[in-house]
Formats: sequence, structure tokens, C-alpha cells
Amino acid sequence: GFFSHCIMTQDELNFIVKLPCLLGSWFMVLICCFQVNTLSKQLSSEFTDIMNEIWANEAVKSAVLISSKPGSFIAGADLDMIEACKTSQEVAQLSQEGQKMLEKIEQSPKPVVAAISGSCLGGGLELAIACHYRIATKEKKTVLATPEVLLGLLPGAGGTQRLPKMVGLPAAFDIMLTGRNIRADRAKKMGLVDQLVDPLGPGVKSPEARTIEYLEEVAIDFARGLANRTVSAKRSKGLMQKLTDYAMAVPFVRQQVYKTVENKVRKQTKGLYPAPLKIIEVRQLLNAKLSASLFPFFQNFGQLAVTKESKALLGLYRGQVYCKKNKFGTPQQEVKTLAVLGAGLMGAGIAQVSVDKGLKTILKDTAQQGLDRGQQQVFKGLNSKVKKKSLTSFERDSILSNLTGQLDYKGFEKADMVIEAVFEDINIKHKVLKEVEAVIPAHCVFASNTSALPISQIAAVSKRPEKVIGMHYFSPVDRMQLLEIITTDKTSQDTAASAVAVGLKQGKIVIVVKDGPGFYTTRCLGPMLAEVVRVLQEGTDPKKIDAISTAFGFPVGAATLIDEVGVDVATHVAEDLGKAFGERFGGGSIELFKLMVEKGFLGRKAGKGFYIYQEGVKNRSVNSGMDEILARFKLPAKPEVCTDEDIQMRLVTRFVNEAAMCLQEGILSSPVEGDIGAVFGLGFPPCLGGPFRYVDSYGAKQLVDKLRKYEAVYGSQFTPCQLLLDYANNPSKKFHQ
Ligand SMILES: *[C@@H]1O[C@H](CO)[C@@H](O)[C@H](O)[C@H]1NC(C)=O
Ligand SMILES: *[C@@H]1O[C@H](CO)[C@@H](O)[C@H](O)[C@H]1NC(C)=O
Ligand SMILES: *[C@@H]1O[C@H](CO)[C@@H](O)[C@H](O)[C@H]1NC(C)=O
Ligand SMILES: CC(=O)N[C@H]1CO[C@H](CO)[C@@H](O)[C@@H]1O
Repeated sequence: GFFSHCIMTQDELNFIVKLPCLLGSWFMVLICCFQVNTLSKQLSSEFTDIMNEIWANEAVKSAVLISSKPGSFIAGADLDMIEACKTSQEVAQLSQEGQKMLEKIEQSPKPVVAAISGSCLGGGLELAIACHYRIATKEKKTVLATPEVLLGLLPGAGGTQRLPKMVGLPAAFDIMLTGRNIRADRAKKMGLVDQLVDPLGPGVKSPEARTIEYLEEVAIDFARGLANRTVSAKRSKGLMQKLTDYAMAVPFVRQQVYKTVENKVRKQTKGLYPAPLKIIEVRQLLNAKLSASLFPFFQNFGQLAVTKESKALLGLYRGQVYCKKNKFGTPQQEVKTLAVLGAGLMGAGIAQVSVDKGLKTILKDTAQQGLDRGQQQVFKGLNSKVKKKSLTSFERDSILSNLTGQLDYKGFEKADMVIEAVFEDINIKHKVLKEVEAVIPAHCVFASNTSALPISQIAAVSKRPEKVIGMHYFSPVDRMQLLEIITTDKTSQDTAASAVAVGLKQGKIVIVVKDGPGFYTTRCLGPMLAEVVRVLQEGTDPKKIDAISTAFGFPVGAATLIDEVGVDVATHVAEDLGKAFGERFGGGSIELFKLMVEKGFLGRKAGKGFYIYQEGVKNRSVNSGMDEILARFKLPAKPEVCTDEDIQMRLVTRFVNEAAMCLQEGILSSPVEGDIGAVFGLGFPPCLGGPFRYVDSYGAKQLVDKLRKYEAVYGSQFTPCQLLLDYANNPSKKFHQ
């Protein structure tokens, strides 16, 4: 069985229960407890058997829990088990069984030590904190977290009870409500981990294997010490923690904390995400009832697991996993040396994420000044990691030594891939392509970072169009997770494989789409922004538009988004796409944008757009210079379609209709990639899971009805595409099963 390799030597006085990391999945709570399918039943009973053996055997005085799989203590629950549940009761049952097991460990008369190396997430962390002592390796890969909230769930196996006891209520809320990763040294400071073990340098074995062996040694030694009472697992709390605990014991103070946290959550989530609120509610319930029945807790867990928000977030998680695989196979030649053309914001950002992941990178510009600025940007980006202590200054410098800044094409004969990030102008792109092709080796891939120019148009002047591909990064490159890769009819499979491999190496979530004006992401955004302009023209002010779009779940308001993108860029794209798609991209007047550009209202980068931006001023005000422009383009509002909800739906339906059109035309190869691209590239509300999942949950028929309603007022920019009509006519058809 799964525990066949656990070590049980009677003379050892300790059992080392080696937990195999189930399926290597990211989130594997309750390895020992979930009892839905036979696999988990088997695991559960095996784990229970071992624990029972530990408790029954008099020779055993203490135990160590350690994973035999490198890189992971327990990385979470098998999501299939939760998804396989049909009712909230079934999920509640799982949670209850997990809870029972951990309670038994917590109350075990024989001390149990958790030895943690690698990810200790979700149920893994809950198991670790049910043990009596925790030792963790001080490696980068050792991270502790409760990511349940990111999947629309709550820590289902005692995290809500035990975490506050360990780290205090405020810190516990922070851990549970953000789901963020906590590194070992920080975990030690917080009191989440009791002892750290330093990683070992190179020896006969790999450093990793040596570190795990050493961890095991330390843990066994400590477990023995606990058994013979020469050491104690009692933790001495710091003064701050003692004061916090003291304050939290006062009901009034506690109530204040709940209230403050709840207000903050409501504000940040706009009430669109039930999980964080449930976490607070559950915590409050537990506090009120102390050790009384945990039934309402399990019920809450079960209810969350069947919400549509949780299904949407789970879908996104699965989509990410899907987009982290290379569907084109292993490239014939691994890209080791990358050249980036253009040291602007984008080019330098691409260079940064590349050297950071071990690629030798050449950054080339045409002007010394631009190059200096770009190199400075890379340095700053890496240095901010040093400040956050996720990198040492030595590591930063050795990473930077892989970056070469230059003005000529020296060394390009060794490049395996060239990514150009030069100005968005077809003539410049053609010139650069020809220059580059004269110096690069035959196998080298040429990638363009354009946002709207069709790649086939760029490739038209290439001698080897099968090696030309599009790589559309999002700004700022080091923080945005998405990479949109664009293939033309001529792009070879091996070229696509290379581009995806580089993107994955850079840490990106990659979608691959077919060539066409605006590809996928820019194309979905286009009609929505055209509608924003229309709404502005009808007299709704930018603040209101922002409020309406963030209330729907967009992280950035639609007017602010235009400021962020840049009004000049938006004008450019709107014109290009307008030419390609005609009326479907109409609705608002491009002339309004053009006048903004003329007046220098280019958005955030110029300090002025719809809003005024000042260094250090958070509370930005609306740009009063816009009043005159808006007045000039004013159109009467249509009373039948101008409620807040209608405005919201006008923006959203145009976005979704265009996304569906991209699938219909084969630009997108799957709804999954469409959802991932929209959420990670454009901020489509994660709680809705992306445009395609949204069609499923809102109903294709209902969506088509809305489109028809607006079409009747405004015309063909709202005409639903054939694919949506097909889904509307057949209620059993869903984009996601
Ligand atoms: C108790 O256990 C520790 C750790 O294994 C060992 O070093 C020590 O000698 C033991 N002490 C006694 C009194 O057995
Ligand atoms: C520098 O590049 C080489 C060759 O790609 C790579 O093996 C090495 O790990 C890189 N160094 C750092 C510090 O990333
Ligand atoms: C922010 O600005 C608005 C108007 O521009 C004003 O009403 C509000 O009081 C300001 N808030 C703060 C905190 O300054
Ligand atoms: C789509 C895109 O990211 N295009 C960028 C390519 O690089 C240039 C130069 O950095 C940028 O100006 C473009 O915005």
C-alpha cells in the first residue's frame, strides 16, 4: 500500500512514518482522512493503522512524521475528492473525519514531531500544527500556507481552531485570509515552526538529499528527547505574542478585531467571495462555543465547497495546471541563450524574468541611454528581491552576470531565441527582423512582443517564417503571470514548443492562440473599452464607471484601466482593430481618445488621463480638464439601458461575446485557455472563473437575451455570435462540464 515504505524498527523506539506525497498535487489536505473513493479510504485506514500501532506499541515512545518525497511535506488535498462530492453534506463529512484524526494526534500521549521539508500547504499545515513540535528546513522550497481561501474554501481540518492558538488571532487571520506562502524563517518568527534546520552544502550526495537526511536525524533526536523528557516541546512565547494573547482574551477587543477584519474583507472583496467571510464567521462561532459541537463548522465547510465561486476558483486552478504544461512537446534544442531587442519597460522586464530563471540573456538597444535605463530596471527588479530577503546580494550579482547589455549584434550568432520588443510599427519591426536574420544561427527562433500587429504580417519579410512566432507579455512583466503566444499558419510545431518552454521557464502561465488582429486578449478588451467610451459619452463619470466595473469583480476599474494601458496605445489599438472588425468594435468615438492624446492626457504615465496622478498621492482626483472633452462628445443616454446593472452588462456582454467569437473562429483552441487568458491577462473577475465559465453559470440563453436587448437599442456591436446562439438554443451545452 501507500505506506509500504514506512520505517518501523522496533529497536528504534521511534517510528518514522514516511508520508508519500499523494499524486504530487498542490493542495492535498487530509491525506489520512478523506474517505470518498477507495484510494483515500485506503490511505486513511493505513494512516490510522500506523497511528494505532504507535499508540498501542509500548516500545514506541514518540514518533516523527516526515515525507519521503523531496520537495514536499504534504502539498494539499486531492482536489478530485472534494469535487467528486455531490452534496455539501458529503464534503462536511470529509472535513469531520479529517478533524477527528488530527484531534487524535493532538491528544496523543506519545509526542509526534513534524519534520518539514518543501511545501507544507493546506491540510499538510493543519496536520503539522496538530503535532506537538515542528522542525523545518531553512530552504527556499520550504513554504507553509493555507491556500484554501484561494480556492473558495476554508481550512477544513482544524486550521481555524489551531492557528490562532499558535500565532495569535491577527496573524492567523492574515494566514487564512490571504493564503500567502510563508517561508521557514518567517514561520519560525511567527511561532508556526519551533526549530529550523540549515540546508547542507554539497557532499557525496545532492545537497537536497543530505538536508532531508539531516532533518530526519534532528527530528528523531528531538523525538527521543521528548520521550525521555530531556527536552520540552513547550514553546516560550515572545512578549508581543503574550500581550496579543492577553488582549485577545478580552471579548470586546476580540469583537473589534473581528469587525475590523470583516470590514476590510468586505471592502476588498466587494462581498463577491464568500470564503473569507465564512472563515471569519467560523472563527467567531468557535470562539463563542469553545469546545461545544463543531457541527456548524463542518456545515460551513461543506456549503463553501459547493458554491459557484469555489467551482470557478477550482476551475482556474486546474486551468493554470493545464497552462503550465508544454502541449507541443520538448523542443529539439533547449533555449540557453536569449537575446532581447529593445530595453524599454517591456524589453527590460522580459530580460529580468529570463536571467532570473537562469537564461543567459543579451539585452540590446539602439541608444546608450535607453540601454542604461533598461539595465537599471533589471537591477532594481532583482534588488527588490534582495530587500525582501528572497535573494542574497551574492545571488543577485551572479544572476546579473548572465545579463549582457549592448548596442550591437555581437554574440547573436549564439542566440537560441530572439524576442523583439521594439516600437509598435510594422516598418521598424520589418527592419529589425531582417537585421536579426542576417546574424542569428539557423535554429534560432524569432519572437515578437507586439500587442496587435498580426504576426503573419511581421513574418511576411522573413526568410524562415516557420521560426517566427508572437510572444505577448503583459506589463509589468515581472508581476503579470500571463504570456500569450501566437502561432501563424507557418509557425512550426518545434518553434511553438521552444516558445512555450521559454515562457514556462520564465514562470509564466502560457496560452497559445492563433494569429489574427488583436490575437485573443487585446481583442476581448477592445469592444469593452469601446463601450466604456460610449458610456462616458452618455454622461457617466469615470469614477462611477470604475465603481460599476469593480462591483462586478474586475480588480481595476474600466476607466482606470484605460489610464493604465495608455490612451495613445488604446487609440492605436482601437484604430487597428476597428479597421479589421468594423462595426463590432464601434460604439464609442475614437475621436474622444484622439483629443485626449492631443491634450497630453495619456494616462498614468503622463500624470494625467481620466484622473490626475501625483507621486505619493493615493487619493487621485478626476481630471477636470476632461470636462470640456466629454462635453464635446456628449450623447443622450438611452433611458431603457442605463441603469447601473445595464451599464455593467453592456461592458461585460461585449467582452464575453468577443471571447466566444475567438473560440468560434479557432483563435482560441479551448475555453480553458480563454478563461485563463481573460483572468490572468485582463483581470476578468476570478470569482466568475473567466468568460466561458461565466456563460455556463449565468446561462447562455440569458446572456443572449441581454445582447439582443442592447442590440435593439444600439445595433450590431451587440449581435451575439453563432457559438453563443448555439449554446443558448441547447441548455445542456456547457463550455465546462
Ligand atoms: C534522551 O534522549 C537524548 C536524545 O536522543 C539523548 O541524547 C539522551 O542521552 C537521552 N537521555 C537519557 C537520560 O536517556
Ligand atoms: C547563467 O547562465 C548559465 C547558462 O545558461 C546557467 O547555467 C547558470 O545557472 C546561470 N547562472 C545563474 C546564477 O542563474
Ligand atoms: C479624496 O478626494 C475626494 C475628492 O477628490 C474627497 O472628497 C475625499 O475626502 C478625499 N479623501 C481623502 C482621504 O483625502
Ligand atoms: C504588446 C507589447 O507588449 N508591446 C510592447 C513591445 O515592446 C515595446 C517596447 O518596450 C512596447 O512599447 C510595446 O508596448
